[in-house]
Amino acid sequence: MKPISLIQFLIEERRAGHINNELSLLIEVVARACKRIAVATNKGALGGVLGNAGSDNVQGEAQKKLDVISNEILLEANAWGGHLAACASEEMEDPQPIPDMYPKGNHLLLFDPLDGSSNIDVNISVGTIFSVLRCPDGVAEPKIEHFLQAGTTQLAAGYVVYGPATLLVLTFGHGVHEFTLDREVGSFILSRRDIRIPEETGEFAINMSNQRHWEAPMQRYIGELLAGKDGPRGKDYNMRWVASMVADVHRIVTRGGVFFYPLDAKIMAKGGKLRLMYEANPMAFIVEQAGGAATTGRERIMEIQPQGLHQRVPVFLGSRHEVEVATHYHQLADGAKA
Ligand code: FDP
Repeated sequence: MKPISLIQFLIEERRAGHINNELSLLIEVVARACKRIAVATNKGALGGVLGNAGSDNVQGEAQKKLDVISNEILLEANAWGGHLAACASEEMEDPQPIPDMYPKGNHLLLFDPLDGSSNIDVNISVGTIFSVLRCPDGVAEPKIEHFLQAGTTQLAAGYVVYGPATLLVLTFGHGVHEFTLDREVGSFILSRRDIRIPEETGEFAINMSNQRHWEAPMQRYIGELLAGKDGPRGKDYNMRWVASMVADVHRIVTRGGVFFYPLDAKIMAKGGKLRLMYEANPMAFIVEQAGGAATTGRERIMEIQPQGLHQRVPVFLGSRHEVEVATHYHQLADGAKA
């Protein structure tokens, strides 16, 4: 079969009425920016891009040089295209307006420019996550409040993994598709169409070092997985934890599995570890579109009404059956408390 490039795929999606020209251009620009980030990450030490930038982001986390570089690449690429009303990023407290010299469009773009960046210095996969929303009608200068839309309103979501291969995984709400970067040609080529996540799995991902801080239902659920064949679940489970959310989610999108970043006593006051608007929502959209499930352990992630641009939430996502069991245990525990 003749290979299909991302550009051809976007034309097909326009013809099918799934996206308009502006959204198609937006995705082309994001993909082009991610190719530049891939080049920077691939150079590693030779590009002088490893190590800390010497600054903190809005959440008080040390920024890596590549966090800053990736953020700038995405901002610069998206400013002039005419498809955006504003951008928001993990690395910036407030949304970035489109400079007056460029035309504006009707979309809002949110991104985590380099997820898993604590892995960058040790040459483990990292990634970019993005989410696209519609700018509310009549809003010329979008503010934070205009970004605070539930995940169910997302028009598009995707991530790029910078690993042994650079991959783009994308949804417009009509299935999930994967593109592999052909480095020689410089194009993303469709490598999997209509990805499905198996409903059942024997593989889970969680940072086990937080175990003693988890809530009781999480202790119960993981305790049962660890008990394996001898426990109530009656089968052995295997654990995988990359600690780059993009890489962990990509494994699930490829062969199934379940990922948890639950609440624990250390992060209770913050509401969770991962960010709703540019991590949890886009990943939830992708996982649901592939037939999986995504909750906070209590509610569907995409139905949360956001309260802040950098809001954090617990994340349970992946193979439907396991997400349902873990969520059920939390709901049972909450019911017993009430
Ligand atoms: P990072 O801080 O390195 O960017 O989104 C944040 C994230 O990585 C996820 O990619 C990853 O799953 C998680 O944090 C790992 O955090 P801990 O090591 O604190 O568990």
